[in-house]
Amino acid sequence: MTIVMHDLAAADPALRFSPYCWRTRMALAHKGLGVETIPWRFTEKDALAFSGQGRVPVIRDGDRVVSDSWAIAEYLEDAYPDRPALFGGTTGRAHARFINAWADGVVLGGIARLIVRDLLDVVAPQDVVYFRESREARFGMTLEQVQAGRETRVVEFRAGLLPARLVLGRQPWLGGEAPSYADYILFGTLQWPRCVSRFDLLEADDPIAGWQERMLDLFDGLGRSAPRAG
Ligand SMILES: N[C@@H](CCC(=O)N[C@@H](CS)C(=O)NCC(=O)O)C(=O)O
Repeated sequence: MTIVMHDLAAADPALRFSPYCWRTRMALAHKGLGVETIPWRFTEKDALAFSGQGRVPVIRDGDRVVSDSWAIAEYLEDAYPDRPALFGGTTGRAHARFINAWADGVVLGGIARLIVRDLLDVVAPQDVVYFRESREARFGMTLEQVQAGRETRVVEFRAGLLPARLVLGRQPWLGGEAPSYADYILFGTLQWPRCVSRFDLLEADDPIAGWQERMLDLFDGLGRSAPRAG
């Protein structure tokens, strides 16, 4: 049975840019599970009422509804144990939880401060006011002020990716010899700016950029074929 997934979309319904939804898309592909994605906009809270909350990703698998990308990854791993493993056992799951916390607590915030104004140019018209007001309240300043000076600030952001750089300089994937959910967490996180902005977050000779290229080719180029803004 095909899994249905509510997926954040831009004004262009084909442009899917949520870092969390990208993690889930990659996890579903890793498990070899078919998915039908339903485009969802920030202000369409009613469309998610069935899930009891207002954020994506949300998946419906038969009569099971699961929201939150981490909870979805755990659900897929436990519901489909005969498919390729996302975590590689309880230790791998615990380590992936750390990567998830690092990506959510550090990397996403760093990226937001570099590209959040660019997002305003791609979100659906009905989301523009909501997006500006909710994010400006979060940052305590205008989106233009948040993003100002990014050409110099990006250096500090890149330095903060050192843990991933050190690992990917020594092994092809965060999962070791093969991609695992840890890879999908960081990849999804970076797929967000890649889809909505032309600002270069990574330098071309960064081992993380090389890994990102490999990630983009996985699953018949699922990530590479994704529409991008601009
Ligand atoms: N912890 C959640 C976060 C989900 C989340 O925040 N999704 C964003 C899209 S990237 C969202 O739905 N935001 C709705 C809003 O800002 O109103 C996860 O891992 O899935």
